[in-house]
This record gives sequence, C-alpha cells and structure tokens, in this order.
Amino acid sequence: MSRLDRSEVRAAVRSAVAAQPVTDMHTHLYPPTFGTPVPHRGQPTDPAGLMLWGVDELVTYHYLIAEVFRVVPATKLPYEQFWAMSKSEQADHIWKHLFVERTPISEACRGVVTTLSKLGLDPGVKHLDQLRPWFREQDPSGYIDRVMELANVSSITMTNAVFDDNERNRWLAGIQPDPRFTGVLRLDQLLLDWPNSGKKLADWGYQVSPEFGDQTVMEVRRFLNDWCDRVSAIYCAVSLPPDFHYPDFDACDTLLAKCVLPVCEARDIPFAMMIGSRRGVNPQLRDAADMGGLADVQSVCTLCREFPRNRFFVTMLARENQHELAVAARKFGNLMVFGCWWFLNNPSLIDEITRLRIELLGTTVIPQHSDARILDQLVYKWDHSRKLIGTVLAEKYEDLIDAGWPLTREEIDRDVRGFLSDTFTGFLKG
Ligand code: HDL
Ligand code: ZN
Repeated sequence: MSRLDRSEVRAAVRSAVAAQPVTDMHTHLYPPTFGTPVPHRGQPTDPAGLMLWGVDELVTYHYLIAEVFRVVPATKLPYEQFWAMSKSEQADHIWKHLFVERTPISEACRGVVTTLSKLGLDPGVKHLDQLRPWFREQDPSGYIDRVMELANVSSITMTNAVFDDNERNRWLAGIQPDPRFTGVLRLDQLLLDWPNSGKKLADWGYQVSPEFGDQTVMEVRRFLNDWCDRVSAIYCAVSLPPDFHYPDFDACDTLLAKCVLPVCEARDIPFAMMIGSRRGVNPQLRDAADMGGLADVQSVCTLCREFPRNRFFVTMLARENQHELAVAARKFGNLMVFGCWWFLNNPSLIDEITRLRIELLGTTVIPQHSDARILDQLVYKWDHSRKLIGTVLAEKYEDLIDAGWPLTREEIDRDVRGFLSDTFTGFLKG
C-alpha cells in the first residue's frame, strides 16, 4: 500500500478521477434502436427518433434556447417564429448570438466548447457549416462508443417516459436492448395527473377506476410490473414539484404508498425522487420552460421512515434544500442523495454542494449525474464535474493527512470508484 505525501495528493486524485469509468445514473439519452432525427452517413433519419446527438442538437439544447432568448428577446424574435425555424436555423441563430457575437462564458455555452474541442474540432468557427460535415460522417452507434470513451462513461442510465406515446409505441413495437444503456421507469404523469393517467391505463387494458379500490391498486401494480419488465428498470423515478408534500392525502400519496413503493420493494429496486421542478413557468420556451423552487425535506424523511424496506434516491433542485437533505441522509440509511441537478450543475454550486455532502456524509453519496439529453454532452458534463469533484476531494484528503491519517493511493482509487460508480451500483443491489 503506497502511503502518499501531502504534496502528491492533488496529482493522485486528478489521475484517479480521470481514470475511473462513470456509471451515469440519470440521463435522457437513447441508443440508435430508438431512431435518430440526425442526418448521418447515408442512413435514413427518423424525424421522431429519440437518439439526439451532433452539433445542431448540442447547440439547440434547451438551456441554450433559454439563454438566446435573453439576447434576442421574443419582442424581437417571436417564439413561434423561432420554433418555425429548422433545427439548423435555430442552431445558427444560437451560434451567432451566443458564440460569435458574445463570449460563450455561461456553463451551458462552455460545455459546447469543451465537447467540440475534445472531439478534435474547432469551437471557434464562425459558422456551424464548418462542423456539420464531420458529424454527418458519423455512424450513430460507433459515435456512442466514441463519446463514451472520451467521457469515460461505462454505462448510461435512460429515463423511459412510458406515458410518452412516441417512446411507448417504440417499446411495444419491440426494442432490441443495447448493453450500453439501462432502463428507468419514469412515473411523473402516473403520480401527478391522476385520474387522467388512470384513464390512459384503462385504455391500455388495465382495469382501473378513479377510486382506489383493491382492483385498481392491483391493476396499477400490474402496469408497473409490466413496464419495469419491459424496460428492465433498474429503478423507478419521478420528478416532483416544489410543493410536493407527503402525506398530502391525495392520489399521489395513495399511488406511492399502495402501488409504486410496494412494487419497488417487491422488485428490490430503489425509487428516485427528483424534487423541486416547477414546470411550465414560461410555456413558450417548451423544454426550457421550467424552473425550480424550495421543496420540503421533511416529506422525504416521512417516506424514508414509513417505508424502511424501500430504498430512495433523492435529489433536490433548490440550492437552499441541499444542507437539510444531506442532514436527512444522516438519519436514514435507505436515503441516497445524488447529483447536482439542472440549475445546480454549475461549477460554483457543484463545489459548494459536494463539499458539504462529503463533510456530512463521507463517501456515502453520489456526487453527480449528467442529465445529458444530447449524447455529445457526456463529454463536457463529465469533464467539468470530474475536475470539480476532484478538487474538493483533494482538499478533503489534504485535511485528513494534516490530521495524521496515512492516506494511500489505493484508498483514493477505492473512494473515487465509489463516488463515480460503485455507490450507485451498490445501492441498486441493496
Ligand atoms: O425532469 C428531469 O429529469 C430534468 O432533468 C429535466 O429533464 C430538465 O429539463 C433537464 O434537462 N435538466 O437537466
Ligand atoms: Zn433529467
């Protein structure tokens, strides 16, 4: 076991963090079997395809759409005029205003620069036509391998929106599993839009009614099991609004307590709650319409206390919830805190939140997920986060050495493996 000198720590952490493959626990990515709308080497595209990749998708990421409307407001470019543009026209508009006429200094802009650079392309081009031919030459599946290698990501966890007709019909038509991807059943509509979601289940052949009699409970469980089987769900997930409370004595409570949590317990899989998303604040921005708000950590504690045989992944969207959530995790071993979600996925907040989490939880936390929606984003999201997590870790190890601990390289490798992969996969197993 090689004991490290304090002066060796930063380099040792940097290399361990760079070398450790990531199991990415939450993304919106799909393999080519779900179709792709992106033009590529002589293959037909699928306009409704779910696999998004390449420079036009990268530059029209909804974070950048929100940012370009701050530069060219809707009073100058009406939303419907922007949405009527082609994907390439939208990308050219964003590139002009955020990358050519202004410095791409925001985190979402810098991410595009990092990705293009690491792909060996010139991020300083004045027009995207200088980059498009390179992407058109890519084969989607081979490109997935290339991006996963660049990002050092070993497994991609999907978000399978079973209430989305486009995705659901693809599953029902038969999808060949892709070993690089794992499935997650996403249940927002089921939990937040009852009884409308119940009507959809009835259309799909489940004997459910708006009231929660025994038959409805059993049929909702059958629906959950059918789809967990179909997508081979490694966990189930929901995104909840800031005003989510448990108990609230509403349909969401009943569905959680009588259907979702019993099914997750029986299948021995965790339930992930992503809490604080306020949807549709500015609907005309579509995917970019949402924002976050302060949520209730005590509801998380109540669920962890009342369902001790369930395991919960939890992330919250408000910076102000992070400390209380980390303290809650000290109270419940069935609570695993994860990620710097969405508007927290910025250097200053990743640093702050990772620091407080390690101080309170040690190695029993999952510092990050990518939330990537476009495949290429894996390159920048993990490049940026690895460096930030590594900086915090190195400082914590230096403090430990100062306290007299004989730190070894093997310990650093073991901890980094946990932070970037094993803590997640271990919690899946229970
Ligand atoms: O609900 C979610 O899973 C969020 O991550 C949303 O998809 C959000 O729009 C997003 O892309 N965050 O990064
Ligand atoms: Zn997400």
